[in-house]
Order: sequence, then C-alpha cells, then structure tokens
Amino acid sequence: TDINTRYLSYDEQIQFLNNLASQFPNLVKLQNLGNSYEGRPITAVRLGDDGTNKPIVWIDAGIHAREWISYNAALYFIWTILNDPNYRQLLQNVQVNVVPNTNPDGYEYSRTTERMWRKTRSRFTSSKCAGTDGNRNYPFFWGNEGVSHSTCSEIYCGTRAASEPEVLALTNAIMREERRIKAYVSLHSYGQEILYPWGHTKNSHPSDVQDLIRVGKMMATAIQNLHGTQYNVMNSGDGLYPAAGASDDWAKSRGIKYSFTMELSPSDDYTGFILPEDRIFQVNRETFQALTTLVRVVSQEF
Ligand code: 0X9
Ligand code: ZN
Repeated sequence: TDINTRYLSYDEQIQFLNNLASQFPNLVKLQNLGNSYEGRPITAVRLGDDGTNKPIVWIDAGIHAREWISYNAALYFIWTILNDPNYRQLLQNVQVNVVPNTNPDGYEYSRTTERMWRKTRSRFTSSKCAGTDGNRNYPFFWGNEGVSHSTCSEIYCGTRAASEPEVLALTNAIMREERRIKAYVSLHSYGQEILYPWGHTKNSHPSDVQDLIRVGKMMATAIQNLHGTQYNVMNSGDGLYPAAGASDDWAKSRGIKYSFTMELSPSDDYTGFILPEDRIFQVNRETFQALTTLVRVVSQEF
C-alpha cells in the first residue's frame, strides 16, 4: 500500500477505505457523517464489530488542509490495526472510530491550488475571502481568545459556532455516542507535541489533568521507543497558545476523558507542513504507536 510513500487525493483515500471495507466486512463499517461545504462526504470508519457497550476511541485528522501527514497517519492506523493480528485483538474490547479526512474541500484546494491552505472552503456573500478555521469553529468558548472574526484571517472562527457543515457533522456524530467515547485525538501537524486541554485560555486545567499528562507521556514514550523521536506533552493554552473553539476542548467539555491534539512531525526543521514523502512511513509508524497505546489504556480502564 502506498500510504507510506505518497500523499493521496481525497478520491484515493475513499477508494482505500472502500477496499478495506470489502476486505474486512465484519470489522469495518463506513458511514457518511454529512457532506462538506462543496458536497464531499465526510466518511467515518468504525473499526470493530458492532458491540454496543464497548468504550470508543475517536480519532480524526486533517481539519487543517495543509497538514497532509495527518491523513496518511490516520489511514495507516486503520490499515495496520486491521492487518496485524497482534493489534487487531484490541478491537475485541474497544471500538475505534476514525475520520481520516475532516476537511476534504480544503485538502483538495491545498493539493491543486494553494499548498498552504488551512481552512475549509465555505464562501461568504460579503467577502472575497473564503474559508473558516474548523479548529476555531467548535461550540465551546466559540469566538473568544486566539481567534479572528474577519473572513480573510487564517484563524477566522466562522459566522457562528458550528457554522461549518464539516464541524456540524463531527459534533453531531460524536454527541450520538458521547457516553461511550473515552478518548478523542485530533491529528495535526506540525511540532511533535501531544497537547491536552484546556486550550481556550491560559492557566486553565481540567480537574483530572494528571491523568491526561500520565497517558500523554505514555504515548510520547511509545513514539520515542521506536526511533528516538521526541514528542513534548504539554497544555495547549500554556505551552502553545490559547485558541478557543478547538475540537479538543469541545470533546473534553462533552465528558470525553482523554482528549488530545497531536502535532505530528516535523518538530521545527525547515520542512514544516511540507513533509517530504520519504518521511511519511516513519511518522505513520510513530503515530500508530501512540494511538494504540491510547487504545490499550482505554481497554484497560473502561
Ligand atoms: O492552532 C491550532 O488549531 C492547533 N495548531 S496548528 O498548528 N495545527 O494549527 C493547536 C490547537 C490546540 N488546541 C487548543 N488550543 N485548544
Ligand atoms: Zn492543525
């Protein structure tokens, strides 16, 4: 499979999922959560049989269009947990829901037109600028710190909370199963960081922050054990910058205990968002180690 050697188009990503769904009919179910602004399906992959009382780990990727490695990392996770019998066993106790492309319009725009595009592609009658930052559009402290209310900004938070069809599809889908969802990870790049809430402001931590730090460090250790790559575990508001209306905070506010944003590689080398294709494989494998560590924690604790 070439998810380890090149970046796929949106259509190729869907084809990849369809192939897996027909190969593993008992373990894979594809679901359309809703359509993007331009009408592309937001596809969720349910991994595991349809046992209704298992804890769920929710993983999504690519709300920021230019963070291409996140899509491959999500697809690699799906492929490997299905194909490696040692990991496939995890699905007996835990269901994993993966949305490998939460911003297909933005991604196609980034691939074909403007490599550094970040936002969705929604249009506004009153502005020549397009797009909302999906990670400022979630309905928790929406519109507060670290956002912009002008359409041309890279961190434009949208006309209202969940104004983006992509964000509405995701919040609705998560709320349908939120009592069972015990962990949430949003894959981004770049920075090699595992970020935990709260991130909408500085100096604000959930009461169980020590649990998040402990599990975040387990994930970072799993990555380090592979090739020595270092990820920093930190609070997003203090360690990075406050940003309200992000998905990690919203998930935490819904009662999902282990909520993280992962900023994948590189850390701060010259490549930034433009991670060369010959580095995809290693990041895929590292991300897999972190995510399966989290799945294992959920299977043991819930
Ligand atoms: O700014 C973001 O949305 C994320 N960083 S990125 O470079 N991928 O754009 C970080 C979000 C961290 N979470 C919160 N601040 N809540
Ligand atoms: Zn991002």
